[in-house]
Amino acid sequence: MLVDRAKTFGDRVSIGQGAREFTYRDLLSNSARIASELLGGTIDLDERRVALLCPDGIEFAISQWGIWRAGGVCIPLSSSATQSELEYLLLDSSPQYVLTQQKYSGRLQPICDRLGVVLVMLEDAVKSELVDLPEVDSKRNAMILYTSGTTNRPKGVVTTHRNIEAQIQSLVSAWDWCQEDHIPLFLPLHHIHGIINVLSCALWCGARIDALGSFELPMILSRIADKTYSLFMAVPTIYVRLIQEIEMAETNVRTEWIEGFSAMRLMVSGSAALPASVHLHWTNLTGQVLLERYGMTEIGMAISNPLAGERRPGSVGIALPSVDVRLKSESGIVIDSENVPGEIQVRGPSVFQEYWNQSEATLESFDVEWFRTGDMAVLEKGYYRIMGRLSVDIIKSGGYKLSALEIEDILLQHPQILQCAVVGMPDETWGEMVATAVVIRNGETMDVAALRNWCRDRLSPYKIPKVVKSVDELPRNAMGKVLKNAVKSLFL
Ligand code: MLC
Ligand code: AMP
Repeated sequence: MLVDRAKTFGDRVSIGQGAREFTYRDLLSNSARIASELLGGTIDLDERRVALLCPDGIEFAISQWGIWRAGGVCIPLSSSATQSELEYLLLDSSPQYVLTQQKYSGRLQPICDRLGVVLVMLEDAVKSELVDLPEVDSKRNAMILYTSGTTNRPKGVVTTHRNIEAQIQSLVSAWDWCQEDHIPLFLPLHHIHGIINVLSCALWCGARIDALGSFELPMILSRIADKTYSLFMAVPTIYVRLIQEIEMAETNVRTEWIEGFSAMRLMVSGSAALPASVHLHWTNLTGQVLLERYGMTEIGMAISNPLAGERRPGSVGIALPSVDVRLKSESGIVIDSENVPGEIQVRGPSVFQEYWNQSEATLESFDVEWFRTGDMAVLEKGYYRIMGRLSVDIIKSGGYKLSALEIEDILLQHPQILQCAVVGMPDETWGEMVATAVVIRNGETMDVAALRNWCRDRLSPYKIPKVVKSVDELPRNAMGKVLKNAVKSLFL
């Protein structure tokens, strides 16, 4: 387990955050106190759920480990979620506790009062008296991560400690993680990209993380110029932003940044398609050949370009260690030849257990023991290339997975909106951009800025439609994909 391994790393720095440096010993002692507080006199939380809302860095790491060491299941929440989104997540996951910092208590207290959930302050928990902690079997549940999909509300993806370990080990082995690695963390810690690929892989190896809180270009670039880091993991949107920033910079600054990037031993892109043009642009600019990989909340990382060997632009590579991957055609045939597209299906120890409280959705998402990803791919000269998704209702914007249905559901609550259809429009920076066509009630007009403002209380910022088009009517007599494609054409 992560915790047992940390005992061997003692005084090595685990996380640097601003002026603070936290050793592995600090991580262990703080998480033990948090676990002691959560136990509250009991001997084991026995998989009771603890939701977690705190800054993405040291606070998150000690809290997550504290929950795990008390025998609980951690449910990371997003600080950019709206009140109604938070309430939904807490209602759906029905935790015993919400662990948070004082600064979030004003937001959480009313919801917790309504739902009868106990709010625990991290500031108090880290001062708790130490008690004996339970032995936690790796088969037990560890985490529930909420992810959007083909249902309108997000579903909770349940993983065990063993699943998480398998996800970590596969990447540690494929990408040669080691103690000397040093990585910046700027991705949000309510998704696996940040939690598993960056935070947990680093902590597994005794490596060092710089928790930067969020993606702030100037700060990141100044660290890069210092040649601080050996590894870098980001979503394609971030590489697009970096290219723009580097190209706009003056020559001397630009050279420093480029030298910093080219000094790294590995730079990875994932969570959304990295256009081949961006891949090549990055190589031309920095000399670094990005490694693109493919993954999903339900399965961890599944497919990756190799550390040594060809990293092919536009392709995601081959199955990762201990992950079985196959393609299945729409007519249900397992594809055993190249150049024939099919749905990616995945099997192995990294695959999640179930969607929380959704046995039917869980059942539907498996083809016997194979998880159906809903992503289409084709095998070409030994490498998988992602072709798109089976569902038009799933949008990937800046690496965030969004449900068109969830956004439509909210928009339809607007008093002026009679009908709407939300689609993902291709976009160079965001990959896809949320766009909506709306039919407005008779005789009324719609102010787009006012609509986006209205959305702010109801949807996380990245779910708010960036483009709104008012139409007299939506295409009729068409279902699902056909209808959505017709709507997309309205924006072209
Ligand atoms: C921010 N905005 C977004 C957005 N993020 N809009 C669409 N999609 C997004 N992802 C909005 C802001 O609200 C703001 O709106 C405007 O865009 C500009 O904001 P910003 O402050 O400049 O953006 P920033 O905060 O810098 O965020 C960009 C980003 C962030 C790329 C750093 O989106 C991000 O961290 N993405 C990573 C998400 C992630 O970790 N996904 C992994 C999922 S796991 P306005 O209206 O106020 O101007 C997974 C599995 C796997 O996918 O394989 O890894
Ligand atoms: P999430 O549910 O947020 O974990 O997002 C997982 C989804 O992100 C996958 O099902 C894919 O659609 C997409 N994805 C992840 N990595 C890649 C990639 N390298 N190329 C294309 N799509 C990707």
